[in-house]
Amino acid sequence: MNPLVEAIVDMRETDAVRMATEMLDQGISPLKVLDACHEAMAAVGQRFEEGVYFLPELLLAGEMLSQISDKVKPHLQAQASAEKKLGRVVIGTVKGDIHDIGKNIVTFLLDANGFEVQDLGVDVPPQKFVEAIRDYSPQVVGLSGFLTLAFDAMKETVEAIRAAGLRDGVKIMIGGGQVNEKIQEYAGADAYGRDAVTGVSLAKKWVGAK
Ligand code: B12
Repeated sequence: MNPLVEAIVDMRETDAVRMATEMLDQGISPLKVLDACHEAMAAVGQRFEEGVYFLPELLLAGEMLSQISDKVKPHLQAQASAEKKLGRVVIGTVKGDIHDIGKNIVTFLLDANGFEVQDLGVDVPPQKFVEAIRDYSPQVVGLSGFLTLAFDAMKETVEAIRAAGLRDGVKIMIGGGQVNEKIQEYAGADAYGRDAVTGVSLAKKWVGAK
């Protein structure tokens, strides 16, 4: 196992943050660091499911990820171009779900790639997405969710956007832990992104950027 993955999974907070910082300082791609985090979080989630870890471990894992994300962020921004914005994205974690680490990474990466991103936060009701679309006229909407109950909230959100007559004006991408193509179909979204890099590629494609 990659030492960073091992440190996160073993709940060695100081080691994990130090290792991530060292990797970034050595010029290792910030995306590689995020990949290791993804692998570690999957293992932590697995242990939680097996009853080996409990809520305090999930909280600590979340805390480690937030700290590592904060270290990764300036490295992603360093890659950003100073050109004019490619387009606008409204993003949020859907109603009932408060997981935001994955969404925050997508937000950083969109921002770093030249998008203007309006992040609505967590536990966002469908109507708030509708209002944000009216206020910011984004080309792209991103829905994040890590709980199974988020699938219905995603569907409700897409329906609310449709009911408000705004569906044809936006492309909707969804993502988060257990989301996949089936959920995309269920929710009526345009695409599913397995990670932040895919989210950026989708958004670029939709605004006609390379
Ligand atoms: C950390 C964590 C928490 C932290 C969250 C902290 C935070 N600020 O986000 C805390 C402790 C608060 C938490 C709480 C809970 N959690 Co939790 N949590 C996790 C854990 C371990 C990691 C999630 C995470 O942050 N991963 C790291 C990121 C980086 O993940 P990632 O997938 O790589 O992210 C990428 C993609 O998903 C994608 N992406 C994400 N969003 C989007 C959006 C778009 C548009 C696109 C294109 C892409 C995209 O891009 C990201 C970056 O590349 C997961 C386990 C897991 N395997 O996911 C459980 C997990 C999600 N939690 C779970 C549960 C059950 C809970 C609780 C209900 C526990 C409880 N009993 O209270 C509560 C829920 C509270 C609520 N209402 O939301 C379950 C969900 C099970 C289910 N079937 O619904 C999981 C799967 C654990 C498990 N195996 O049982 N949790």
